[in-house]
Amino acid sequence: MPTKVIKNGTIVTADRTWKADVKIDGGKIVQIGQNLSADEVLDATGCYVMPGGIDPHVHLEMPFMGTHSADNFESGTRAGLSGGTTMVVDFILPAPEQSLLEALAIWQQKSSLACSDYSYHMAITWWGEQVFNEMAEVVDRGINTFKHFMAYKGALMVDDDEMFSSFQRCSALGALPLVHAENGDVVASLQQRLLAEGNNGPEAHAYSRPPEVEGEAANRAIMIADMANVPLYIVHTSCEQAHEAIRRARQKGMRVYGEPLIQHLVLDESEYQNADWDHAAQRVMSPPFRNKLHQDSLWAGLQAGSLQVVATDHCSFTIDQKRFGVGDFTKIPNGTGGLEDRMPVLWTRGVNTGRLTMNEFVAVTSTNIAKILNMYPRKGAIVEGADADIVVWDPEREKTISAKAQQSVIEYNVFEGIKVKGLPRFTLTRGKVAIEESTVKAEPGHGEFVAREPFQAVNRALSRWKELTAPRRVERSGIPATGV
Ligand code: DUC
Ligand code: ZN
Ligand code: ZN
Ligand code: ZN
Repeated sequence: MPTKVIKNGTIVTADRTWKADVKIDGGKIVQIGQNLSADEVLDATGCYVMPGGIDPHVHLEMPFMGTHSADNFESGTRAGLSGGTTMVVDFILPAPEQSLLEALAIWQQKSSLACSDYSYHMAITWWGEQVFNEMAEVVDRGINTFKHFMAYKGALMVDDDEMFSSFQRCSALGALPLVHAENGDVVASLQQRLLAEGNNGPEAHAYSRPPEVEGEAANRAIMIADMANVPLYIVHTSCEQAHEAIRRARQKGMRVYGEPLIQHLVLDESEYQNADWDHAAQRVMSPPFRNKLHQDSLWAGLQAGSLQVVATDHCSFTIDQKRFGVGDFTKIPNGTGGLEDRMPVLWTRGVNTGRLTMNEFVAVTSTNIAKILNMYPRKGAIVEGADADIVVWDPEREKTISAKAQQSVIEYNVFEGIKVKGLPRFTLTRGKVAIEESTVKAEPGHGEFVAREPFQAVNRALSRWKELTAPRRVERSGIPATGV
């Protein structure tokens, strides 16, 4: 590959902003400095040169709710690159009783189409000796994060005893547990009540998953993680109740991380009141969109650092797939898109409004994620030796989001009509230009798996439970006789 230099731009990282050129050779950043030269020049005049975005939460071609999510690794990563995201982390979902390694092999097959780099989280969808044993092999293969669904009763959900066992195993292996925090029993009960009362439209989806079910589950997972002596990452934190639990835990010294989604930051529950069934059903995801107070809480968390990451949970379904739920909202496949829109929408609603600094934007879209998932500074950084996953960001480029022009294969977009200002001029994946303004040069198969090492012991939770795990028996002389 010829050498490249990105010239005349301003580098923006999570901790500083300065003017310099960036030279790339063999997919890596090899030099940062003034007046650099190379075989090819990319002009970044007027632009910010930032670490490419990392989306830590996507579901590409995922078997779910009787169907498969519509975007695969090709269209999904192409969508990501178009919006400045140069890496995704997808969830491997073993079927009940299926070997984790067998599921991994299926995901490796699917991800051979990826246009950008990717990594995996392994979901713990059932529990047994085999899972316990295979978790070690999964970590050896470069997957150090395990996801637990506290909802989707009768399908993906794990019980508290299974979660506690798995969290302890994560602690022993130096792995980080993730949770989808919603009380699945309460959700199932509310769903049945709503259906029995004749509430079968998409608005009932939101009624069946109020913030309380998320707050309760987040608290429960935090306490269980603390007892298992392991840090915890709570995916799609959508409400004040869950955020409050995370703040409280962090204040006590626990390593608990929270991940708001761009959808929850920008879209609210009024979408479900739309008179058009399709419009409302297209916005059905779990957790559902919330009200403005919850949105303010999430923005405040990103500003204060109590929430660290912005993701998408990209899990797209076509109009026809969404219509599986006509007459029964519990059958609407849960999920929305967002991979292409996360960075431009967060920049527009966060940086352009003054809610986030540019450096905070880089932190929550890339650097914090790379650190939490243990792939920093290979990813998430502009430093010599890092992968050249870079977005050259033009703060003056504008567009109105429209499904007509998107990379995702679905026919609609939940951000339709939102005007964004701030878009990639170039997106580079390991030194290759994948996007040049609206020209897409992304190549299926270019993406590579990013292996992630287990965490150091220092990254463990600060639980006091340890003091109780080796109970001392009390020696007694007077033991009453039995059967009296
Ligand atoms: N929520 C969704 O909306 N889709 C995928 C899985 C999930 O938890
Ligand atoms: Zn299938
Ligand atoms: Zn989830
Ligand atoms: Zn998800």
